[in-house]
Parts: sequence; C-alpha cells; structure tokens
Amino acid sequence: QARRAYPYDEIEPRWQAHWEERRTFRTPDIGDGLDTSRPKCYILDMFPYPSGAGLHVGHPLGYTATDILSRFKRMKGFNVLHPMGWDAFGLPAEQYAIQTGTHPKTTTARNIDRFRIQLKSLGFSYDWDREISTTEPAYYKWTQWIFLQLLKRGLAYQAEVPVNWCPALGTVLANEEVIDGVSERGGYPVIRKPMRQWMLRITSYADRLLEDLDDLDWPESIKEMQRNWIGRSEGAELEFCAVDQEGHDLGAKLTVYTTRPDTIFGATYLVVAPEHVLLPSLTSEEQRAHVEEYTEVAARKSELERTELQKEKTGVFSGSYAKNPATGEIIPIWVADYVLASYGTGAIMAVPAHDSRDHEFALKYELPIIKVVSPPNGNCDPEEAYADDGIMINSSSSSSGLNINGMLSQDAALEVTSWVESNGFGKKKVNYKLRDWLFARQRYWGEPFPVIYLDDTNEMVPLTENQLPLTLPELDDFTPTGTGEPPLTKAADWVRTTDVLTGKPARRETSTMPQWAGSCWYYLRFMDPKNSSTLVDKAKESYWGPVDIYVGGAEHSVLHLLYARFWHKGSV
Ligand code: ANZ
Repeated sequence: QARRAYPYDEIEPRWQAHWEERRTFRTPDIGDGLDTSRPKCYILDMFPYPSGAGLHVGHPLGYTATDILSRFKRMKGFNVLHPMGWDAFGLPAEQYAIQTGTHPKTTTARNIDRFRIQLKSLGFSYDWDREISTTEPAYYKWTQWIFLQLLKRGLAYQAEVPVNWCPALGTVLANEEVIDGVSERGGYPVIRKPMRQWMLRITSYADRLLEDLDDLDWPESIKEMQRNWIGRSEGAELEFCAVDQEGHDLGAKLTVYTTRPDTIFGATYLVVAPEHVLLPSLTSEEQRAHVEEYTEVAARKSELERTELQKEKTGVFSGSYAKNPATGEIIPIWVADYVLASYGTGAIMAVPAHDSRDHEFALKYELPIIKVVSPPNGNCDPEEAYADDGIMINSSSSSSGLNINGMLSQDAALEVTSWVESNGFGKKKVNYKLRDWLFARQRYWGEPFPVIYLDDTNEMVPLTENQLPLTLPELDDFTPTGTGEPPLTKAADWVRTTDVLTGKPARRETSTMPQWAGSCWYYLRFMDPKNSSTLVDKAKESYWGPVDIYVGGAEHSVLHLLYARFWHKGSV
C-alpha cells in the first residue's frame, strides 16, 4: 500500500534516467543554440575534493541551495550555468594512496565516480557535459599555461625559503600537517629548513587585492578576513648604528620597522629575530654559545608557536649595543623569537612601556621601561603597557635636537618620521602581512611545472606552449624519497630530457604545484570546458562572467578565494 501511495524509489530513478538521457540541464554553448538575448545566471558551487569517504552532509547542504536557485532562475527565463567538477590533486589523495598502497590515479578516479553517482542520485540539476577535473591533462595544460604567463611577467620565481622538514618521515610537510611542532602523522619532530622553492609574487598585488575588495559584491565577513590577512600596516623604517659598550661605532646599521615612531624616546633595547643575517656579526664572543644554542631551539618552532602559542617570551643578549638616534643613549641588542624574520625588517625597537610583548620581556630580563605616552584622560594601569595614542612626554633631547613633548601621538609619529628622513636614517614605510605564496610541493600528486634546467649551465628554460600539457609520469613508487628530494626524481626517464630549441641535455623540475593551483581558475574553465586552443573563449567569458552566486566554505577565504583574485589580476 505504502509503495503505491508514494513510490519514491521509482519516481526518482525514473526521472534521473530521463534527465540523464535527455541532458535536460545541459546549457548550450554560444553559437550552438544558446539564446544570448536572455539574461544569464552563473551559479557555482565550491569545487569538491573527492575523498574516499564519499559526500559528507555539508556537501548537499550548499548544493541544495544552489540547485533550488538554479531551477528558479531557469523558470524565470535565465540561461543558467550550473556546473560541477573536481579539485582532485593534492595531499589527501596522496596520503590515502600511500596508506592503502593504491596509486592516487586509481583512488582519485574511484572517488570521483562515487561522488558523481551520489550527486546524481540526489537529483541535482548540474550540467554534467561541463564536468572537469584538475587532474585531467586537458585541464592542467591550462594550469601550466597560466604558470608560464606568471613566469613571463616575473610573478613566479625561485628562492631559498624555510620549509617544514620532518627528518623522521624524510619529507617536507605543509603547515596544516604540522601540529604543535610535530608531524600530524607519526608525531615526529619537525624543523624549519631552508630549501629552494617556487614562489608566486602575490605581494606585488597586495595593494590592489586590498583596495579592490571595496568593489566586490561579497559577504563583508569574507572581505574582512582577506583584509586582515593582507594586513596593511603604515609606519617607518629606522636605522640604528651598532656600537660597542663605550659607544664606538661598529660600522653596522640595524634597520627596524615600527608603526609607532612617536615612541622612539621609549625604545630601551632592540631585538632581532634569531634568523637575522646580522646576528652572527652582532654576537660577542662571550655571548656566542648562548646565542647559538638559542637560535637552534628557535629553528625548531613554527611561527605560530613563536607568537600566539608562546606562553612565555624568551631571549638572549647578543653582546652588542646600538645608539638610539633620538636620545643618544646606548641600548642593548637582544635576540628573541617573538620577533619574526619574515615580517618588516626582522628587527624591532622595543618600547616596553607601550607594547605588551616588549613589556613582558623587559620585566622578565630587567630592562628599563620608560613611559613616553600619557593617556589623554590620565588614567592607565601602571602594571601594564599603555598601547593607545596619547600625549607625548619624556620625549626631548638636546643631543639630537628632537623635541616632541606635548604632541599628540599621531602628530609626533609624523614629526619623527620626517626628522629621520631629513637626517637620512629612516623613511616612511608601508608593510603587509601577506607573504609571497610558496608554490611548490615535494610531492607526486600535483601538476608538474612546465620548466626544464639545462645540464651544462643549470639555466631554467620554460617549455613552449605547444609542449603542454606536460603530463605527470606514471610512477609505481610515489612515496617520499626520505631525503627531501621530490618523488618525481624517481621517474628517471621522465626527468631526463632535451631542450627542443638547442638540443642540449636537460632535466625536468621535480616538485609539483600545490592543490590550490587547479582551484584558482576553474570558474573560468566551466564557461568553455572543452576548448583545446585557449583557456576560455573571450565571447563566452564576457557572456557568462562574472560568477553570480558562489557557495563555498569560509575556510577558503584566504586560500583559493584570495589566490584566484591574484591569478586573475596577474594573468590577464
Ligand atoms: C615600536 C613600537 C612601540 C611598536 C609601540 C608597537 C607599539 P603591525 O601593526 O603588526 O605591523 N614588529 C615589527 N616587526 C616585527 C617582527 N618582525 N616581529 C614581531 N614584531 C614586529 O605591528 C608593527 C609593530 O610590531 C612594530 O611597531 C614593532 O613594534 C613590531 F608602542 O615598534 B613597534
């Protein structure tokens, strides 16, 4: 009886088969039956990562919302583009493959099939004719092509940068794979080790990525996350001369970055990051053993452990001093890991009366604390650093001729900046928290870089466009090598190559691109998924673009949602 009243197990399969057969939700192409006089609506879901477990409940949650909207818009006479595809390169697939001993190609194909069946059984109205996967050579040909464009524009470069190296596992780990300084898998210690890596110059676009947010029709919370991540900060770089205990000039200059030049009279010591290049030359013989021991311990910590997670500040005196240009006083130079090498100049002037980190440090190591800002209403906690603006006090010196007493902090900051600028030991400076994007992984399951290195000169030569795609070689043993060399080094026949232009022997790049490479631009490819001669046809892009509705997780707000904006700006 119940079956006859509601034969759901007959209705759904029947209609799903009907939609499949008739390709009901196919969106025709421009020039192939699409009525372009109608308005369009491009409704996009976040590119799912097809894991072995199948869909989780969060997937259909968002997909149901976009499906309702797609059907509604179609009924209202819109041409609706509502595609689906797979973000299928990357670490999880590779880890799963290593654990199960199955090739990532096999597991990925299996996972995609499973996801597709599950999505179809939910009856979503996707245009399956436009399905793409980042792991298909026909797709990653264009990911590689974009990389070549970035390279041509000077936006891709190689540099020695510290990476998470796990000696026990013999591999480089992504930040997400390191928990409290040990590897997520196995719990082995992870250290920071400099390695040659591909980097993308996202910082060249820091100002545009920030300013253009104002014009974006995105939720304010996502825009705010991007703003904070880009982290624009206005201040000054100031030079301090290194001196010995008697005040004799040592010939070295230490540049600090500060957002509070107004507090210069309260700078009672300087701090350099443990990795600072000048540290070895600033270290006195008496202090050398202490400093070296300290920097070694610091090298084992991640940035998060050195900042947010650090319960107690630690540091060591370097044995040298510097002259505070405003006061003429001789102040000590310390090394401490709460100062990061990767931000500003990797050195700070410490103002313990007005910065809480410096305050805590000064109390612990008994360094002088001098108040130079008085709160406008006169009230402040004497036990704590007063970090807000106020009125300058204790801020004049006859030796330097600088006097900012009685000024408001902001005016004093401008005054000090122009004073250092006119005396030639500093300048106004804007800094961003945003770093260049570490764009290489010592892993197998990713897009190969389309570049080679000539054997004789080591010169890097980009592949030509007609050599793309450079396909990932079949490799039975795709596990990490144990030496930090990428697994692709094991594909010896693939690595060995010749430069087509000169016929010279060469070798291929063996690191691969990170998972985000393929997910940076998929919204463009869906507009023209089968085009083999260009990434996306201009006419199709101008009809379908931009994406009208995108539903995805906020956890990607500073990953592919930011990377995509950078690629779009950088490659067109
Ligand atoms: C002196 C000072 C006095 C500071 C004061 C603050 C308050 P944002 O806003 O994040 O840019 N700083 C600079 N470089 C650093 C580094 N590499 N690692 C850790 N701290 C660093 O912060 C800039 C401020 O953070 C700078 O201004 C500097 O401390 C510190 F009352 O200089 B300030």
